[in-house]
Amino acid sequence: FDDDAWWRSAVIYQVYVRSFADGNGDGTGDLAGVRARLRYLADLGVDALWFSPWYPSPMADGGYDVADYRDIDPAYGTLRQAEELIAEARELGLRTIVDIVPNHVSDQHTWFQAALDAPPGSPARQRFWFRPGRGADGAEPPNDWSSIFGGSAWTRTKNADGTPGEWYLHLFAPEQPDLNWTHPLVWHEHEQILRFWFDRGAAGVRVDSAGLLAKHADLPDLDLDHAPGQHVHTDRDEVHDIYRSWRRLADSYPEPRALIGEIWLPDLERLARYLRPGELHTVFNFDFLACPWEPDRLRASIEQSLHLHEEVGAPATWVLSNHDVTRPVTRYGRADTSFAFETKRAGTASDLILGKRRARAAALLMLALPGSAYVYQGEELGLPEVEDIDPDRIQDPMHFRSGGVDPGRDGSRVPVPWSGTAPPYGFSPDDATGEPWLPQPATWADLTVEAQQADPASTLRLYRDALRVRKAAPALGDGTLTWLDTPADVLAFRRGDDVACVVNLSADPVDLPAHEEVLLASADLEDGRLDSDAAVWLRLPTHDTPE
Ligand code: TEU
Repeated sequence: FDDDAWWRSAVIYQVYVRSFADGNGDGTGDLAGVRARLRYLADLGVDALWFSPWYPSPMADGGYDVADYRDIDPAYGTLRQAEELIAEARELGLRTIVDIVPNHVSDQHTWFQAALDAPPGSPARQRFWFRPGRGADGAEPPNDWSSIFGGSAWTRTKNADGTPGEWYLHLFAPEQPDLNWTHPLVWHEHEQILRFWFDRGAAGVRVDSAGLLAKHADLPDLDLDHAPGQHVHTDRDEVHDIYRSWRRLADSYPEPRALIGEIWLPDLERLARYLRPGELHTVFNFDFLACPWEPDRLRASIEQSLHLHEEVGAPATWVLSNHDVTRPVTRYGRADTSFAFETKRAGTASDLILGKRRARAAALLMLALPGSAYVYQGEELGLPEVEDIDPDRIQDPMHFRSGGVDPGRDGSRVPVPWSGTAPPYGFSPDDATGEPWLPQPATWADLTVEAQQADPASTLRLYRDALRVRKAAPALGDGTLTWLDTPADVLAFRRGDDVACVVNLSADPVDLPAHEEVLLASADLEDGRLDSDAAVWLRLPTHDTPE
């Protein structure tokens, strides 16, 4: 594939800026910290960096509440620094993906502040979803929608004289009012925002909550019997118009820009519709992420994804983790591995040993599949979920909106350990004035980048080797896959003529197919056999006549 289609096979590394590296010693990650670690990222062997929102934000949702889409949060640095970072990364071969949040803005955004100051029915309010309440004195929300973080999706405003006023819609936290995408100014504004970042060298955007933008114009109560594409706020047919227009914009650049959708849809056929020609380039494959560590389920998920993507002509993507879900080492160590999104507490030390074995095998599986893949910062270090954060330190609104029932997502957002044997593990410089914004466990000395770089058996070295082999083997990356005949509970497939990936999900060691070379293994091979919960990449003998 030509360079313009880099996104078809790219490995994209997610930088959660707040927790990646702290350059100025205030305990919060920043752009100076990222810049100082660019060499690490280039050496890791990824192709692109996706930065979670770095814009000015009151941080009611870790930056997914954006106050100004055309600047950088002062805690992270300056716009100038971001421009330099994009350019410098590119010189090291790393493209930049910017996170765009089009469904909602921060309640501190000038548009929403103007809307609050303006009377009901005014143009300033029409860019959002303001409605009078139901019931006596409008004391009930306008409809029965729930916020994804818990509670009602509506919050009541106050009139200028202090009396209760209209309600506004927020599918997430009250600090994240939803935009009205039927409004031409909303549409226009986002095209300008895309241009702003594309003009500064961004190679693409990740589109946050991309399936939620269109709402039923009447804002009726939920109706579970709706026709396809007619849900009141999720995956509505009209939302595709937005991405068709964005695709034209992205394609108008000499080096076309990639559009990556974040869309949580259990129905993969509906998901594939976003990848039709002229729409998004790729979408995150959350079906794979959420798939339990079970051979039949994994194989079915992989097959269905490949099938649907091939039909629509887009590459599949593979993702094991991000800043919203439980870390794989913790998740795969549980007896029931199907709970990707709920942190079940009390993982034991032996759970983590099992989880780590499986997470390593899952990494080799993911990186051998056709298409592009994502690595979330710390995944390459095998960081576990931090399940015992002091409730006083938790910041995730999901925790508070659930009344403290949901532990929230901060356990996957703990600052990265770089070096040394105690917090802040080099996350902040030695003369730091602030503590890391979330506490790091005292037990992470063996998980630092420094420690893992020195250990050939580390998860960091496994990721680095896998990315190097993947780059060197033309058969890996985009293309097709051929399943190999294997014993039950073993997944094995060939890529191209001569590379195979074998994952043993059975309880016993298995023999490997005939091979010329072991390219990489997630665990030591015992007498040439692949242990339970391990994966291997093999170079197969090439035949003159292909099978
Ligand atoms: O997530 C979208 C989304 O639907 C998530 O809330 C998801 O359901 C949940 O996190 C699963 O645990 C995106 C961002 O990735 C997330 O961090 C933001 O909180 C959310 O949008 C709002 O912008």
